[in-house]
Amino acid sequence: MNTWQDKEEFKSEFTKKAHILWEKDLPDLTPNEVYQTVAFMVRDLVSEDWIRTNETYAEEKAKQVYYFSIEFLLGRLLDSNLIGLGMEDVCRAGLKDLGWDLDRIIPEERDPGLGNGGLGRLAACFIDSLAALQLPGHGCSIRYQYGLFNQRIIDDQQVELPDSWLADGFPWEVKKVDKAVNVRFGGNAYMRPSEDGGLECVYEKYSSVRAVPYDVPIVGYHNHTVNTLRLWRAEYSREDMYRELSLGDRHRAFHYKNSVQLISRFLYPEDSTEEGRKLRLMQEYFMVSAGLQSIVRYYKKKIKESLYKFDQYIAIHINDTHPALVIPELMRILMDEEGLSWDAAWNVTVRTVAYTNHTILPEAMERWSIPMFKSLLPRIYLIVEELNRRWLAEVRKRFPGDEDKARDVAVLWDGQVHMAHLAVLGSHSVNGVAEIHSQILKDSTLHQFYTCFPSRFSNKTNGVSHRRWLIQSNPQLAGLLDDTIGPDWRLEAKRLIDVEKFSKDPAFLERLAQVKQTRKYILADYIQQKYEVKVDPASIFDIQIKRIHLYKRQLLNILHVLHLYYVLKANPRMQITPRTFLFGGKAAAGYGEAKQTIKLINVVARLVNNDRRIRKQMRVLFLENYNVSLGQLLFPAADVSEQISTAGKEASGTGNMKFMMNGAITLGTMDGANVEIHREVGDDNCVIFGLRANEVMDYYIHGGYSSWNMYSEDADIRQIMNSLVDGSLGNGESFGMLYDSLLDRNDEFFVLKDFKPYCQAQQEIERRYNKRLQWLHSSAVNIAHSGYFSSDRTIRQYASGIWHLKPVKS
Ligand code: GPV
Repeated sequence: MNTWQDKEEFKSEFTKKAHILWEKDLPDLTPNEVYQTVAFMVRDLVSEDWIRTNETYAEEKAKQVYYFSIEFLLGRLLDSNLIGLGMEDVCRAGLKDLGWDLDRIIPEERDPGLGNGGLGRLAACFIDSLAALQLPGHGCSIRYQYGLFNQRIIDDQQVELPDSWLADGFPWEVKKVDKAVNVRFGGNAYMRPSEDGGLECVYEKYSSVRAVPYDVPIVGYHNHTVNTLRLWRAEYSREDMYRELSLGDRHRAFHYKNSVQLISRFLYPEDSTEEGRKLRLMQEYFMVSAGLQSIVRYYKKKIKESLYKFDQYIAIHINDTHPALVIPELMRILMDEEGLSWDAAWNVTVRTVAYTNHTILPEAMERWSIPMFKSLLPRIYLIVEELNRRWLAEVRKRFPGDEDKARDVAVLWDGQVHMAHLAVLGSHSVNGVAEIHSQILKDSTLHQFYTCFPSRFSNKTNGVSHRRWLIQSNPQLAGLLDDTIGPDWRLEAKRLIDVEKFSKDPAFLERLAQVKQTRKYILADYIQQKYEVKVDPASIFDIQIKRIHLYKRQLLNILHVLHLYYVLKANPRMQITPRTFLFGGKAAAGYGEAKQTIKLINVVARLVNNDRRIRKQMRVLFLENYNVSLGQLLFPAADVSEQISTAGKEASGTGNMKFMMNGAITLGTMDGANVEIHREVGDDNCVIFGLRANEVMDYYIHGGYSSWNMYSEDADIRQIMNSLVDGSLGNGESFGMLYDSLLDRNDEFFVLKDFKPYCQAQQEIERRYNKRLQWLHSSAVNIAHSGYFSSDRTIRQYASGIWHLKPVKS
């Protein structure tokens, strides 16, 4: 069975399943039990296609890609799987007959918290697109027991609570005990002469960790393809445990057990900044080694071709550098276990691996201290040392005396392993995630590598799944689009361009306005229920949701809010178009400035919202625990999309695309994919402000910017800056860390420099919003052009330009 014929069949299957699972009468089921019952039913539906998809790939020996990522930020799966199977309506009708509302059951599912932000959500969109396009591609990651923390706001401040998302079970996973592999850490590795006159590696006194895979089905869209996300969990090996115990050392035995279990316990709460932590390095190698061993095992068992042809059947993609150890690990397997020579193994490795870079922030570039790396991964270190030696010899031969070049391309330098350099050297393809970002990689960050391997570099602008971010999140808009241009856009997002023909049609625009209004009511209801705060659905919904980071400049946004408050206070007769400023996002637990930014937003929110006169014109709210599910409520309700990072800093951004797809107008800098959004819709349909990336770069190189000057020359800036430290925001609150970053540290991200241009851009937004038909036209143009930002387009580019994959019908 892989469909329910009708709601009657659904109801009878449901009754059977619930009885088996809960041994209860239907009326006694809790909503969570109803959720789990339906989830298990959906898994049953999927399993046949899942098996068949795998069989087809093996039989046809189709080339497959494995997308390695330290994060997959999936979001809830029940709704997306029902939509993929085309079973949502049957399920809804069946549940209704039984007395439940599907929309109340769906929120019972916990978000799997297997990611931090954009990088992890991109990986989730990518595997969604792979399955939708019937491309043979799978995800590989870690089954963290605790996801990113749950965020609470207490006394205006972020508090981090553990996210034990697995506590009630995860119905979508299948544990595959028979597919477990061992991963080795520590010990000694050295080379010695082998019998055949060459060298061989001895690796001894290591300790072993058992890696057990948990597979999650990734369901295609109405096409019977079901790919796999394989999540690895670390377990202690009972043998090793008993051996230690039999040696009489209980202490060591328990230490071993605990240290092993730690490997897959926590997702690191980092986003674009890295703390060099040994456990993180263990996680990275654990995922890479387990994933590669299972791929090679599959290759030998099912593909049965020579390992010299590995890259004809297998592509491996690394999502940033966290999985870059696939390069030395594949070398190790090919040489130590399969007997290939160095040169043969290197050829295969480079042709197999491709790398995407997601940041140019220097502090976010992964580097590991050599002593730590060497003691944890002695065999891998020998390989890295050798590939670095060979590479630098080649560079010094090609560019004699150019030590600057050697430094810029070295894998080992200054006592550190430079992961981005390892990734570029060991891949046949390197790409950035938006045009401007890919250009910066070539011009500066990886310039020396670019001169060595120009043909390796390309751009693949990010995209988002229009299935999750439009079909699933905004059924009201999806329905209107069906009525207007027909349903083809569901299968082919480019067809959204047909909306452009209606972008001046008053009847269509009226319905578009109604959809937006409905979504604003839905969000307002949610806010009312959850926070007991009233927001006015007639006001402009202005939203900034993303991780909190100085470079993303939530500060610029909240300082403008504060400024607007002062202006309204000083001009009692002044009228503005009512506005609701919404913020959401998590700050890394150890990132002081980001946490203080959250506090500032909450303090300003109280100041504004408690003022009887001002709050009729503006409201400010920080929504706690921003995650995928909350995003699905926020993007559809937005009028204004805040994309205000310092130009040159945001590699791409993907929230910008989700807003656009839902008809919000971008208020942004010329950064990341905003540049391409601007090109798609033009000046009339987005509002661009602020320094350009080259201007920012010039200031960094030549100086010439003084935030103190901005402060002394502008009374408005002085007023808001002083309020950060003079206690006037209420309760004597002070924000010294933010004040210092803006003045003492000369405002690294040009918040004060861009402040006035941002204020003007905000006025421009208000002007445009008040020309109602024109605003709606802009909204329609944005939707029409959002098809380009579907991850289906992105994945097609990866598939043809990098992986050389073809679709396979299951
Ligand atoms: I590196 N990104 C992220 O979320 N976490 C990381 O560790 C790194 C990058 C983000 C970038 O900041 C975004 O600009 C980008 O849109 C996203 O990755 C996906 O490419």
